[in-house]
Amino acid sequence: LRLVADLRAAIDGGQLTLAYQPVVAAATLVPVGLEALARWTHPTRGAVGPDVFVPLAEESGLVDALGSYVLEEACRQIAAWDAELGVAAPRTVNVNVSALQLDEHLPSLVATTLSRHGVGAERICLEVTESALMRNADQARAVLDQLRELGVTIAVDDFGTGYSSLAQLRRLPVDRLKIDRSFVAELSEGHPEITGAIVALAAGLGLDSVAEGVEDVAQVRALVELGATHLQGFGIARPMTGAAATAWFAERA
Ligand code: G
Ligand code: G
Ligand code: MN
Ligand code: NA
Repeated sequence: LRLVADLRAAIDGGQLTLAYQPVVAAATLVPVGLEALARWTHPTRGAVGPDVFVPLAEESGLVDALGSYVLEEACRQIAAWDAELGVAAPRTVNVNVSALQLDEHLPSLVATTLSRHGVGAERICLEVTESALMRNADQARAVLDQLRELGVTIAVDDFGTGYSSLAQLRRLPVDRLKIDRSFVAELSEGHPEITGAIVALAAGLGLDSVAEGVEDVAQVRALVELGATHLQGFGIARPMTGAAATAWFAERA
């Protein structure tokens, strides 16, 4: 397939970029970090989204190449922010991890990439989807235990959309639940029930709850009232280039 060859070339040639979307504390709107989102501008097709190229990478054996590229780029950017912003640098960068990356190779990849850039493990939060975790919960737990031992934190992405075993969730070493944006959108239709239940579940388990897809002030108010700990979405800030994120954090420090 042509697109697979192009994706491989883009990874090898450094043509994938990361966009960064801020995450803020809900109570104060103080920025705490960002989520890194992979972006690809294809030479003739234009923008190809990760919803297309991540599954393509998964089907064609490019997951490891893509995953190490993204981690490498995120760590390079953290080191650059530290040099430029000092204490105003973002605390954590969330890196999305494909289900297929969740194996025994991941902890050593993370450890070597962090140390190559002199970045502390506490600066990285790995986002793993609920369905990836539940697919093979025993293997997931073993891998996450090792990652946690390194000092990285773990977020469950798209929480509530997969099919989660609550019994498994309690046993998984995770730090935050990301409330899928479909539930946040329901806040605007007078339906806070699911978001409220996820926030309460997170609080009960001692986890942070990060609302995704926050688009307006009414949603911010509702989420603060429900007790969500963190907010992310176009209404807070859109995904932006690394350079724009430097300016965004410098302005708010
Ligand atoms: O940024 P956007 O809304 O287009 O992202 C679409 C989907 O792609 C989201 O589910 C997001 O988590 C995923 N995604 C974005 N960047 C990466 C990445 O670097 N690796 C993986 N595995 N998924 C990503
Ligand atoms: O699955 P994941 O949470 O990683 O998806 C992140 C994706 O959600 C990003 O590609 C980003 O572009 C998109 N996104 C971020 N904020 C918003 C928002 O407020 N509204 C909508 N519709 N999409 C958003
Ligand atoms: Mn994500
Ligand atoms: Na999500």
